[in-house]
Amino acid sequence: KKVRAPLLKKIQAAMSQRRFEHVLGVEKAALFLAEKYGASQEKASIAALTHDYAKERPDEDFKKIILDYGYDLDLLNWNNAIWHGVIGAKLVEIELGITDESILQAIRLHTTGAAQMTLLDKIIYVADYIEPGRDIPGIEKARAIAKKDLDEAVAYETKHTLAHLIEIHAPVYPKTIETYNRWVAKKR
Ligand code: DGI
Ligand code: FE
Ligand code: FE
Ligand code: FE
Repeated sequence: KKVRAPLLKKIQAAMSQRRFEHVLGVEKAALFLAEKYGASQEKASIAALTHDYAKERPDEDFKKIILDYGYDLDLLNWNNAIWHGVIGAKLVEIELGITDESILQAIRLHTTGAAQMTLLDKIIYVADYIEPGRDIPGIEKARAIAKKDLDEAVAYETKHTLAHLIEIHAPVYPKTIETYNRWVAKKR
C-alpha cells in the first residue's frame, strides 16, 4: 500500500532492529488473522506496524503527554509497559499522522486488552502474542487456538499474561483485570 513504505522507515528509525523484527512479525500474524476472521488487511497492517512505536521512548516523553493532554493522572503511577500502548497511541497520532480511531484504539489496548474489544483490537492483541518471533511457554498452544477461535485466543493470552504478572509480583493494571473478568472468568 502507498502509506506502508514511508511508515516503515519512521518505525524502523524509532526502535532497535530486534524490536523492528518483532513488529514485522506482528504484522505478519495480524494479516493472517485479518484474512481468517474478516477484518481490514490495511488496518491490521498499520495497527501492527505502529503498536510498539513508542516502546523505546524515555519516561519523560510519556509523562509530558499525560500532563499536556489531560490524561488521568493515575497513569503517572504506571510505567512503560502500560504507557507505550495507552499513551503511545497519541504519539502515533501526533508523529505518524495516523488518525483512524479504530487503529488508535487497537494500539491503546494492545497490552492490556479490554472488556469490550473490536475485531481489530483482538487481532492486534493476539498477533502481538503469537507472532513468529515470540518464544513464551505455551506459545504453540496459543498459535493453535488463534487459528481456530479468536475469542478463545484472547482468553488464553489474558490468563497466561495475568498468571505471569502474579508470579513475578508485578502490579496489575485495572484494565488487565477487566479483560480477565470478561474473557476468562466463568460466569456465576
Ligand atoms: O510490547 P511487547 O513486549 O511486544 O508486549 P506487550 O505490549 O503486550 O507487553 C509489554 C509488557 O507489559 C509485558 O512485559 C507484559 C506487561 N504487562 C501486560 N499487562 C500488564 C503488564 N505489566 C504490568 N505491570 N501490569 C499489567 O497489567
Ligand atoms: Fe507492546
Ligand atoms: Fe501483548
Ligand atoms: Fe509488541
